[in-house]
Amino acid sequence: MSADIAPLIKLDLPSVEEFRKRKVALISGITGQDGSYLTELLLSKGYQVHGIIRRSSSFNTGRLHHLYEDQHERPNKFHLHYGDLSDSTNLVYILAQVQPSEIYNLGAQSHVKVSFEMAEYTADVDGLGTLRLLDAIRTVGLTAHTRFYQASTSELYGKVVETPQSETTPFYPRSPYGAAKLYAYWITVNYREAYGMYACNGILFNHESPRRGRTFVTRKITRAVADIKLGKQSCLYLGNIDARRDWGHAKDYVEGMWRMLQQPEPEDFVLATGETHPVREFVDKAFGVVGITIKWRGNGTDEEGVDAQTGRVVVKIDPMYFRPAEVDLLLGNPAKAERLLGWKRKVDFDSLVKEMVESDLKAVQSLVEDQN
Ligand code: NDP
Ligand code: GDR
Repeated sequence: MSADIAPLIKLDLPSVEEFRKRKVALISGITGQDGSYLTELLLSKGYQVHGIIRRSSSFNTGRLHHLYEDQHERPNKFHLHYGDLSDSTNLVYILAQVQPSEIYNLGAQSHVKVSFEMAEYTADVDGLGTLRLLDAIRTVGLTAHTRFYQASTSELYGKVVETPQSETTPFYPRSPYGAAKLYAYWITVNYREAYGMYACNGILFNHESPRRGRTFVTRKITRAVADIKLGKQSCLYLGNIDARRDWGHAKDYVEGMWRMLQQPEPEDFVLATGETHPVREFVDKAFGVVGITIKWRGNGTDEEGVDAQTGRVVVKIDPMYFRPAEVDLLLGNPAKAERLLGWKRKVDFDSLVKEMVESDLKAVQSLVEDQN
């Protein structure tokens, strides 16, 4: 291992091998889509899971509710700590207390469009937040003991340089979010090289699920399809429907994150499906699940999607959702992860769309019933 500073806080630690056997994970961003699936996975593997949650005036642990209820079955296995990636002292304190054998840094302002409006905040949390967590590991002397996963992203590729995009494709971010994540990517590589930390970047392409936040395009679409089908909404407004994404299921991707931290040596990996689809196709398939066929007419901002049976316009373009700079095409090559991690996505595109629409139909249906 490379030379490092003496830790500021001296913990009484067992050997690295003994330390890892404890299976204690710390997740930043545990309340998010991926955090909730990863928690389920790690608990099923016998980990003690600790999560960092932000203080919020409204309820922000909805995705973890079922795990809290299970607490009685698994005492002392699941703990939440108040914290924030903008607060170094707090991170040091949590690390000293928890002494995790694995850290998954999933916390982020993760919305690309919002990052254009909150560029400095996004840089602070997504970029410097990663540095703060890495430095907290050093501060408490866990450099050799704790393995670190960084939630890197296909947004690093941004402008198309080559396809499919792999671990060797040059980066060209197209948003403040992408630029902040670029810093986080490199600081993770740097701490691995400088201090011999076991630190990995998972360069993950878009992954979705019924737990996806409702302002991301897939979930926005599936919720609107359910609302339109059940008469709660008349039209879905979207931005660039020609953008293409490589969409997988979040459940498959958290499995890949865990595998990255179980290797003999730390490396960076792409997780992707190897397929790309335009937003427009997601719309077609999602409406298809509820028996509505979409016919497209018009061009550019005047384009609209019509219900072929009723002639009703159910999709319109609103330039409000366009981005100052767009990522037009993402298509990942997961060959390295397949080869070295034995990872492969299980859920295909059609099944993903179907699962999300059916889940939203159920949710809207139960709202309708509550109102009646
Ligand atoms: P979400 O937006 O669903 O979750 C983000 C999480 O980060 C939430 O728990 C949120 O807390 C937390 N968070 C936000 N700001 C802070 C902060 N200042 N300090 C601590 N925590 C904070 O994202 P996903 O689960 O979809 O993604 C997980 C990670 O993976 C993110 O880093 C994202 O950028 C990255 N990623 C995601 C991909 C995807 O397709 N989903 C693809 C590639 C990378 P709260 O609930 O309180 O808002
Ligand atoms: P993305 O996801 O930017 O790829 O980032 P998002 O679902 O927001 O956008 C995907 C594409 O759809 C287009 N689009 C719209 N997007 C949104 N949100 N709302 C709309 O109404 C709309 N209409 C069209 C977008 O322009 C874009 O091209 C996600 C996040 O999870 C990041 O955190 C993660 O790093 C990347 O995926 C990989």
